[in-house]
Amino acid sequence: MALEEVVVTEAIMTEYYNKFMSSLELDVAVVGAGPSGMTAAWRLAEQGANVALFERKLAIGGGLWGGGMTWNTIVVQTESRHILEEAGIPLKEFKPGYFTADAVAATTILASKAVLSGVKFFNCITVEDLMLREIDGQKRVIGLVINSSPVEAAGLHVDPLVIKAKYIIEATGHPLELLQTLVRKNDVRLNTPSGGIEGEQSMWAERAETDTLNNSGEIFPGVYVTGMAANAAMGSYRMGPVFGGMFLSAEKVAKEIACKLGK
Ligand code: 48F
Repeated sequence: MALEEVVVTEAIMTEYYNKFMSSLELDVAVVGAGPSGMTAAWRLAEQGANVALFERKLAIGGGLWGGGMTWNTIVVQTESRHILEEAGIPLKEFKPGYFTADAVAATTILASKAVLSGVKFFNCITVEDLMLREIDGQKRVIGLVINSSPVEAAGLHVDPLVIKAKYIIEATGHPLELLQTLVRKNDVRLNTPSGGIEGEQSMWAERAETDTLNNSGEIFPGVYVTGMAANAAMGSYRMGPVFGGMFLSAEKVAKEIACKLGK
């Protein structure tokens, strides 16, 4: 077969353009492709929602690849076991109630579940801001302001583009980037005890795991928070390489949004 380089270029441009065009008005835009973002995106896409996931880095997976301190095994508890089993991630019971999974298997299988369910991945795209509107006297986030990550990394002065979404999922992990930007740039109150960002506390795994689930939900009109970002927003603890709360909080947020979308 003759191979024309220009056809390869045309194929990439056409396919990416089509993917981007079908993502201009989303049901759900997920920011951050760590365990919580990928799980929430998968759960929503498999119910038929139009979902895209934006990830700054070239590689998706966030903190899931590295297990604890680069020893690439993760631990989950009984409560979240069903989600990993449903995805097809092999689990081993280490001690009663403590299950381990290979971190590389967990990351790749979760990513393939998401992509095969119809989630449109945009890696190497940084979400640098949010789009706000006042609707019926209330401010609401209606979309994302996105830029190419190499543009950000090089510090180039290049304007971003936007996409609209009925719901945004803030899954940027410990740095809580989206909500930090929302609060810094706008006179708004979050659905937190102080109305602002409470900030993450030190390690207390048991409390952190329960809190992650309780803290996940709609934190501002149009914006749901999940995973470690939920604890950073609400002032709870970190938990290290126990990942059960990440999966469970994503499942909760996906259920709430699916319900609002009438899925
Ligand atoms: O950090 P991350 O894995 O978040 P998570 O899903 O899981 C946390 C755990 O990995 C671990 C933990 C629990 O055991 O404490 O840390 O809550 O994934 C967050 C992803 O968001 C991306 C970032 O590169 C990472 O892959 N991200 C952060 N800010 C942006 C972003 C941004 N502004 N635009 C796009 N992606």
